[in-house]
Amino acid sequence: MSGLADSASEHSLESLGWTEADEKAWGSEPREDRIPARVTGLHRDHIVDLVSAEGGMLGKPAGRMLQGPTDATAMPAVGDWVAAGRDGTVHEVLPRRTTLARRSPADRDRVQVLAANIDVVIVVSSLNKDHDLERLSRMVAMAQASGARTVIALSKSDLVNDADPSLGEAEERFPDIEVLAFSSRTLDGLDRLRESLTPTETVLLLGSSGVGKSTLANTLLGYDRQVTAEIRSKDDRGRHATTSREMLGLPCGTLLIDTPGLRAPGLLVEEPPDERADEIERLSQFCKFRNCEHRTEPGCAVLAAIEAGELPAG
Ligand SMILES: Nc1nc2c(ncn2[C@@H]2O[C@H](COP(=O)(O)OP(=O)(O)OP(=O)(O)O)[C@@H](O)[C@H]2O)c(=O)[nH]1
Ligand SMILES: [Mg+2]
Repeated sequence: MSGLADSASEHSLESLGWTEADEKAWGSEPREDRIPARVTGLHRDHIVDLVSAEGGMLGKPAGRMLQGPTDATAMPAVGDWVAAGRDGTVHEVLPRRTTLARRSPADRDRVQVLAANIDVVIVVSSLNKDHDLERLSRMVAMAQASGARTVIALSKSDLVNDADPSLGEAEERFPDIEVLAFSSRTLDGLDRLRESLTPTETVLLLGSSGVGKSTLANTLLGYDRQVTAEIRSKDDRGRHATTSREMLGLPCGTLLIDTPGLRAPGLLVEEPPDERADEIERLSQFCKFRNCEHRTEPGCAVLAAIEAGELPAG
């Protein structure tokens, strides 16, 4: 089990993260032909990947949800539980247990829901030139505001002789939060990190581009599913390799959401928006391939925009 919606196999609702609170929200009244389904990915035009006890399917919000002045926060987000018809029509988004949200980088008056019903947010920061305690603390604030448990994972510990000073500094700054260091290269610290992974819980990886979120996801999956990209040598910043949020099923039974590198960790900060990166994130939903790296792939919307002179080349 990896891309949950790819599989036609049946799942128990519990294995998809359904909790007593969701059961309560669903209620006991019969809902015609509607079944509970979880949103595991988003596509353009409001199309969503859904997984229910009966398997994966594509879904779309009912016309009623799309009409009128739509409140973007009420639309399905990755991790949401929805009431869906067997044809994939989404009739209702069930109440969220937790909500990871930020102020939209494109429109700062708008709140964007990044994911819902997350149990644990692992905030990842890499132990190289890009490590920045201030940025980390904004991401931690965002994670904590979501209502999920927060863990700080300092990645790429193989790049430093001694991770203890950075660990100590983070522990001092965030005394109530678990802080650990790990390396996907040497696998040091991974056992400790795996202790945060409980079967049927939903865990989200949050962090700047290039900190190694997708590499960690692949390590936990046991094979290379997520696209990764080398970081820039001058400042160790990433290249926004991951362009969509998607829920993956780990062999241990945890549901893992890999996310695109976060630039403006939201609700609290005033950072200059990176317009080119935002535009790439927006355009990538129109690429032919979900895992498009915007290099040579056919049907790449980003390359097309560069070609057309609508986007500066990187
Ligand atoms: N030395 C070292 N390099 C790592 C480690 N984990 C990841 N990397 C490298 O860091 C680079 C970026 O990794 P990614 O997994 O693509 O980073 P990401 O956080 O998913 O980045 P975005 O998808 O752009 O947000 C790749 O070249 C990885 O091989 C690690 O533990 N040690
Ligand atoms: Mg990635």
